[in-house]
Amino acid sequence: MADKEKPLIAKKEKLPTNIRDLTICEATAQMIERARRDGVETTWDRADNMKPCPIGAQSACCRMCSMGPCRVAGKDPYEKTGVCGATIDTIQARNFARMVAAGSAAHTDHGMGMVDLFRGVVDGKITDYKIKDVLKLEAVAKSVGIETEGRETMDVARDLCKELERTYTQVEGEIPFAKRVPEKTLEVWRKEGIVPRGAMREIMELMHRSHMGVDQDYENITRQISRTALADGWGGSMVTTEISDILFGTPTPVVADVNMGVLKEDQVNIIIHGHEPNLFESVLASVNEPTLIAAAKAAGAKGINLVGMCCSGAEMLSRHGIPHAGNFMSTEAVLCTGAIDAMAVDLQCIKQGLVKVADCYGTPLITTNSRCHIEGATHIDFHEHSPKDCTDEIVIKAITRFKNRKAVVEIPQIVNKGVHGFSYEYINYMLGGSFRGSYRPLNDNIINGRIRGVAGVVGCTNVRMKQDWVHVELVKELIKNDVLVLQTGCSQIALAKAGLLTPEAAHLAGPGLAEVCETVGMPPVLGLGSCVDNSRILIAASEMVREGGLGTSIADLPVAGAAPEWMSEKAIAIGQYFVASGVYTVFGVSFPVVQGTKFQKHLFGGLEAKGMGKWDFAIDPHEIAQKMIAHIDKKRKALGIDKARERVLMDMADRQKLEVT
Ligand code: SF4
Ligand code: MSK
Repeated sequence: MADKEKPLIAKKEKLPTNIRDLTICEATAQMIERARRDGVETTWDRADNMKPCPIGAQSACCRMCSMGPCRVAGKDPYEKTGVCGATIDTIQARNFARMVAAGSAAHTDHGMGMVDLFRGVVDGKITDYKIKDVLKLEAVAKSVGIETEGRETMDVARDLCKELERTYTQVEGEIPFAKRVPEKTLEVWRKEGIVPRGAMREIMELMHRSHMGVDQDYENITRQISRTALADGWGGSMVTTEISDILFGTPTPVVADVNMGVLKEDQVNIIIHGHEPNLFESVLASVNEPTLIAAAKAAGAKGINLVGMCCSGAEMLSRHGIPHAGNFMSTEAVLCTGAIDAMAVDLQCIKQGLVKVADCYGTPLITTNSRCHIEGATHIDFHEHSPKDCTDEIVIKAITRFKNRKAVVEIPQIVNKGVHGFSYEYINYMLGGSFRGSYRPLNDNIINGRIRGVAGVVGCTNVRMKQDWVHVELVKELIKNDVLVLQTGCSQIALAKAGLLTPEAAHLAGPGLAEVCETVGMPPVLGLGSCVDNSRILIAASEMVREGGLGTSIADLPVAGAAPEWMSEKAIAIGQYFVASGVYTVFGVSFPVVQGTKFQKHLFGGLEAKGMGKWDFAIDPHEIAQKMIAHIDKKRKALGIDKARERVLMDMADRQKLEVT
């Protein structure tokens, strides 16, 4: 029988009526106000009219066959089974499996597209993109055992491309980046039989095993869930990040502007929203085309203003300092400025509701990817072989809309400057010095207690939470307690808007972390890019283990992760690959399991007993922070470095006392 505990979901009745209770993003709040004045419907209105199904939220229903759908929710979910006899644990595990399969498929299909692009470049069939970062190419090649000494760049690239293809297509053996996993972590995976073979095989097998009447043992299903998620984190996502760096450059810190104030009333404003950097890179080339700049000027504009949103926006922010207008929950709101002359999207996290909002303000909404059409949007197909055919047309459409702008323009005048573009390679040099790049100083500062631990705070924003608030409060609490925070995706943008991605934010950090930040001149919150760039956090964790002094597996490290406002299936896949890699991971909003069931306990503790990490859940940011800090302290104690921290804090208290007297 399940424990009688409260469900793992936030109370989701009607949304608050005060707009300032829906979001802490002032620009978004202003645009929700405008939408209401203009009678334009947004996600917030739809969420208010859509009470989430409490049975679905707990994953207590099954619709895997037409003898159902079967609901097994109730006071005791073990009292009932589905018509076929499936128990609550089987039902939840299969539902969870399909979320992980979908999330992993999204990342790995994105990665497959990057491999196709890379192959086209090395074969000379695609000429609009080039290998930009040869050092990165060589480093990645070496990491998977490819000889680079004295060889032509293109020969190395060709071998690397073939090797990375195995990440997807291999049917036997271990994926190439398994070579990057710390030995003890890999041992745990081998013992459990969860080292991924190839992403296609793992996703296919997970879909098969979660079909009606196949795998009906929640522990066995969880094994394939982990294997598939690892094929994403150490496979599809990692390949995406590495090839993007090779083709477009590895990010290094860059000062850039975030928030809706980056829009310019007197310029042609183009927003690119989605996940694949190749579209965005090509639009960047188009907006710098002298003929198109001249056309914009002839239409009365002072120039063309290219702006990002969501995750491809976060990548362009990191690589080129391209301004960013906001995260997932602001994509409809930004259209309400009336200032957007074209919004072009590729794939993932594109709300269908954008079509109607764009229509209300006369903005062309352009889909570009053959995998993502939206009814009512204009489709211009993007091809890497002739990318500018598509992206020049996007710019021309934007110029035409500028010339005929009818909507009243109202741009919230809010801009937040911050430092973006940290990669795991850069963390090497930032802390280790330009002559001796190494993770030694980071590890030493963790061992001596100045830095208590490292947290990854990532993921989406969600209409069911006060937008950005949970991210910001959580990160403030973590850095106040000397926890260095790494960020990606929409969470990074939330913190950038709150002004925490600046070296000056060090004054909000605890004394130890502040001292490190001030010495190095870095922010206490480091932005690493988009949601596929969570793989950078995995590599950073591996480097910390390899450097020594913090245990022998990722599970030994004083680190923790959180996605406090998650919404997409990709986030569940990310959470699972962090947990399977050994990281304690806390999610907010809701967790798709029934509290107290065997499957829930397996995710929230059983995996840890096998040498992996574990899931946890909390809604309140301060509670999430306390849970993460408690875990970090538990790991410090196990490593025997808890005493060092006590001494550091005593020293600081003494120093403060001295300063007062
Ligand atoms: Fe019901 Fe079993 Fe069919 Fe699921 S697979 S819908 S539990 S009968
Ligand atoms: S865009 S997956 S809302 S982070 Fe990557 Fe943001 Fe989450 Fe989409």
